[in-house]
Amino acid sequence: MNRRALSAVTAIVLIVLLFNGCSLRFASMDKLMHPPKLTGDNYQLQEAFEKAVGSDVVLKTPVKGSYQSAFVVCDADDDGGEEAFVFYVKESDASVVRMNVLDKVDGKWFSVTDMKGNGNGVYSVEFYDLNGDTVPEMLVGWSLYGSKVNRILTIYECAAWEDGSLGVEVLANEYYNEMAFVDVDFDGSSELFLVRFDDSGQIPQVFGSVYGMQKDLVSLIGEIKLDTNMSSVYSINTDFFSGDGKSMTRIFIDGIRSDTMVFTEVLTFDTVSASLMRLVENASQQTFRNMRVASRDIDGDGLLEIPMLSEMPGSSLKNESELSVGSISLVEWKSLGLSGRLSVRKRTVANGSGLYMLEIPAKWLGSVTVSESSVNHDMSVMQYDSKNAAEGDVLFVISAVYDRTSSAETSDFTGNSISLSSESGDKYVFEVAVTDSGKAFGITEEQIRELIKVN
Ligand SMILES: [Ca+2]
Ligand SMILES: [Ca+2]
Ligand SMILES: [Ca+2]
Ligand SMILES: [Ca+2]
Repeated sequence: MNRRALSAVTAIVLIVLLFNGCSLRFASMDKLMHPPKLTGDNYQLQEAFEKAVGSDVVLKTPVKGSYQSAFVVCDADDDGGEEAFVFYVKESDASVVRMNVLDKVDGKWFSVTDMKGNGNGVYSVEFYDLNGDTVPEMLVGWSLYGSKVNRILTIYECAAWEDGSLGVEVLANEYYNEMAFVDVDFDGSSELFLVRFDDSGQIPQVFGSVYGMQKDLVSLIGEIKLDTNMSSVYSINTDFFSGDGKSMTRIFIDGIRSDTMVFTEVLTFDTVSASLMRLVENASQQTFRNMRVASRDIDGDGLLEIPMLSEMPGSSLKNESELSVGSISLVEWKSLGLSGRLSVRKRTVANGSGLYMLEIPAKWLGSVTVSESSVNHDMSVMQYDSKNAAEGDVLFVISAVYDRTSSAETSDFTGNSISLSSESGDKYVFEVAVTDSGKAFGITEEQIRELIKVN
């Protein structure tokens, strides 16, 4: 039989706001609710809001997501004009967050309606078209007093009433901890994926659920029990896997087990049986790591890898007196094959500054080790004699700095700097010093640039 290599023509499905008609220009407005007053359009919005609710209010800012301002401005009914949603509590009753909805008619803001929310804080606000009618639905996550894990997600629809005025309707309320938009049946339109914790019974349970939306109806289309070792969600990422005649959207749920421990459940939606299925059995055992690292596409092939910890032989974390106070973990990034097999794609060591990872090429294993300063997190890569467990010459040193002015001490080396940007656009400058031994080993700055992965 002609065995064909898996061809993974894939694309990571980014969990981002696809609807881009909304604005973030009120990001700094929360702190400005009281004098000095804002000017122009923002001022008029603020005035209309205060006129509607009074001034004895405390604004509530979403803690996460695309809109981290108490004033969310968006064309929520897709009529070409903006609407505004303002989250606040009344000073006399801080236990319930309220949402004031304002519309702009003939260039002037006025309050249309005022609604009670479902919690005492706002966790996130997202706009996303779930039923494919091009009008975004509004999804508000409400934090619940006394529950760190469970929140309530309310799905709202904004539409014009017959008289043309703006109406806001609640379509669904669901308990959840984290959510993601995932096209589980890859028809081009995303479904809603929620992870929910249920501690109402004797044994706490965790569920992964997929909701679809047709017209105004939000319905559960698949649910699976997740590993009960999960105490909250660290992150959710998805990819699209295709190979050997099979295609699937995969959902990687990095779950927190206890303070620092993380493991990854991987799910897919089987379109034939219309049910969620688990791709890694015994995930809390198999993918457990004592480090908060999320699954990510480490090698840029469009497929996610799960990080797992192993030991970096000979590695050390050194204190100010150059004494070893611990070792450094080697992170093995494992891809998940069709059969459920996990295989190493790349190896990295994480820098204690949390800024970056350094890739360890396979051919270095056994002959190179790493030490890091616990003081300034400078990372030294050195030769290593694994037979005698002995450190050799330093090959190169990386010190990360935010800008060129605060360069680290590299006086012993002929240092040079490399500028790299993270996915979120943060700029880092790395001072890189390759020693003569490093040059003899064949190390170049260009190579180091390739090996640094900015977090
Ligand atoms: Ca509108
Ligand atoms: Ca819609
Ligand atoms: Ca879909
Ligand atoms: Ca990958």
